[in-house]
Amino acid sequence: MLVSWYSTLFRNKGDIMNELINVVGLGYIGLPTALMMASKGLNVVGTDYDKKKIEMLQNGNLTFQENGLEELYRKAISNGITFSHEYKTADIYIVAVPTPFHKQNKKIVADYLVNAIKNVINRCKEETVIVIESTVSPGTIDFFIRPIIDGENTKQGKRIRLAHAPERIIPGRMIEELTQNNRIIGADDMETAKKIRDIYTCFCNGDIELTNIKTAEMSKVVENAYRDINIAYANELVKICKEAEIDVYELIRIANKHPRVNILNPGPGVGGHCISVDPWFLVGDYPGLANIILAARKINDSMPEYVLSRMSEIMETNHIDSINKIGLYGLTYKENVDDVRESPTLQLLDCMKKHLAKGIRVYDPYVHEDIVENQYHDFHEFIKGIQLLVIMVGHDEIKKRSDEIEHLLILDTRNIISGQEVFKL
Ligand code: SAJ
Repeated sequence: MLVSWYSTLFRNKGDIMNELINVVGLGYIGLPTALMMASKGLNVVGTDYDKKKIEMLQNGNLTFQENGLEELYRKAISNGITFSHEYKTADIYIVAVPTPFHKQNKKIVADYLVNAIKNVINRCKEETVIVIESTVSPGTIDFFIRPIIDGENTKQGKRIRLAHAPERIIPGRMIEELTQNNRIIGADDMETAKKIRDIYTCFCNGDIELTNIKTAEMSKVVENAYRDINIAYANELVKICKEAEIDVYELIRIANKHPRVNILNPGPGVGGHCISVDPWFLVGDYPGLANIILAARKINDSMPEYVLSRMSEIMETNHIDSINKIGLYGLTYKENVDDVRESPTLQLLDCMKKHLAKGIRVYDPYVHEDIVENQYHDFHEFIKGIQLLVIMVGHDEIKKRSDEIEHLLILDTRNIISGQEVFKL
């Protein structure tokens, strides 16, 4: 009788618990995923090429801040998770390494992913499943990864299976979303897809949709492009309303009373490693077809420059003669996280550099290392002597400090300060 490899390997849940899972790449996605799996009793080893990161994790320290991560870490440690600089011979690999894009042609740079897969292949055994969680442009797995796997399968007679389970969690709510979000799993065959679903079901309470790899790749990118387009719409409205002398926030509030309208919040730009990056994959791969997606990217990318123009208007009308009298509050890409990747503030500082404008002060309660010039780590030192405070990020911290900033001119790009005379976008 023909017995499928799936039913041989996974007769019951206990089998999954005995499998070794090697999570490769312990960044913003890989680390919470590894900890979550281990906290549910799965047998997990986390690997990262960054030795310092591994040492920190081995010595009881987390590498970034996130709500609930500390608690999850403790649970995972007590359940036996280990961290290693070396790849391990495991039954399942979950790969969550960065996938940046070329600044010029907007195409994906798959180098980290390719290296990770090559390292996995050197160690893995027959019937291993490699699950790619990293966001990739549609077709990346066929183009970059499949040839490596196929070559290896032929060379060594191994059978290695591929799956793609694009991550969907949002910084600030990662732990909650790991357990609650619906997931998509793309695989070449149902057996592989179901095997991965069995593993994800151990911690994910959402629906798990099974599909092919290319559709799974596309789903992730279109989700982020969808959000980018919606944010761009709000940002375009800001500019139109400024011209029309209408309060955009009032406009959005009342328009959203329509049952099928939900306009998002305008802001100083779109940052993070996802929404500001993924839509470019579609623009790069489908030039001439990805038109709304490209327009949205351009609008969102124009926002830091727009903030700069608002700053200079306010400086002029209020006779502020020096850039040293301005302070930028917030360096992270959004509120209450410590992630600064592609942040609107960094984009704004780049614009200022182009205009040779130097000397602006910067402060963020979540960023403890010096990453830009004139960065302050003490709030009172930061606001001492400034006239205009530009709120770039709506951290809860600044909301609590409203009394301490009353005497300043404020440009509130996030619409978080109320009951006070402030400038808005
Ligand atoms: N932003 C606005 N106005 C809004 C909403 C967001 O200006 O109304 C800005 C934020 O301040 C930030 C940027 O957009 O700079 C992106 O923030 P976000 O909270 O919208 O999203 P991310 O980048 O933190 O996470 C997204 C999520 N994707 C979607 O919501 C479709 C998350 O589910 C993904 O897992 C994540 O990208 C990812 O890793 O791809």
